[in-house]
Amino acid sequence: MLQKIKEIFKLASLLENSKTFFLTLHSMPDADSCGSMLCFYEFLKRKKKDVYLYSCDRLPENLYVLPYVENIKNSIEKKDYDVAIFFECSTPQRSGIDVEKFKFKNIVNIDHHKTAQNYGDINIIYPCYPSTSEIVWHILKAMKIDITKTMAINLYCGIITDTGRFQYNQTLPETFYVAAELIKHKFDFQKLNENFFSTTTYKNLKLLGVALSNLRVYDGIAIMIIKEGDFKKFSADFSDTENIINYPMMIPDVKVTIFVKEDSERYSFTFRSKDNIDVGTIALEFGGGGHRNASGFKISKNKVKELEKFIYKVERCIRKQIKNS
Ligand SMILES: [Mn+2]
Repeated sequence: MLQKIKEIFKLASLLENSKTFFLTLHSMPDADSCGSMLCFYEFLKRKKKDVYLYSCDRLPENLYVLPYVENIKNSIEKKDYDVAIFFECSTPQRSGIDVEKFKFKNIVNIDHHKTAQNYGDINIIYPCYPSTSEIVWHILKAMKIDITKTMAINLYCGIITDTGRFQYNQTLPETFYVAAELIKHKFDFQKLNENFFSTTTYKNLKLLGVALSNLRVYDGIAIMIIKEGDFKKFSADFSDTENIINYPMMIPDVKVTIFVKEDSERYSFTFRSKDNIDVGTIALEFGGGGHRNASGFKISKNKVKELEKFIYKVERCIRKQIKNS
């Protein structure tokens, strides 16, 4: 945190000397961006500031446990503010707003992504931190702000979700320290963990059943398919398939999972891989994208004559990739 201490002091005086604030986060918001923003919201409200919270997308159901979440708006009222704070937006456009049409006297940019750009008047960007919530904790501490129980809940939710409950390898020794400080506020963290990690829907479980019942594994590659008819049967769509792809990865021998979903127009292919097997480039070859270990692409059904043959083609590319890694 010390490298940015100047930025934090600049931020403290900016917050002190400004009245109106516009806070926003990236499209398809998650608990980290949302928790960070709501924590800031509470602290600014306590300072009697005028704060507008904006999200371009509707929030996923599981974010409704976050304190003050009901204050987030999906529409924009006025367009001039003393300060705009962007949470986890690598560019301002990631928030879904057209910045050109706004009058912001100052822009603050808080993020932990490697892709973050320095577009703010104040940029507090730390790619080494596993969550923005952890950065916000350090900012507030540096500014000697008291953290309330509700602020602690917001930050805790951001930390556990972005670190996968302290499992991902970006988790720092001090992440545990920050979490320990937060849970001193005696909130029900078991309930919050259940909300984010052990809650699902009926449709999701039924689709999981379909996917697992046709799961095949050949020599390190797992394949699962959910057909259009199965989605229809449960009045479900692609958004009901969250987390299903991770199940085959629990098999120690499985190195890559291919998950195929069908709707009336397209096939969606999603990949997961272990270690240094790069499925990002495979997705790219087929016109999609993503990361090294998680990626995907979509293809129009009229470009695929026979699904099984097409899957076999994708599988062959992945086999090559496994050999080379
Ligand atoms: Mn994050």
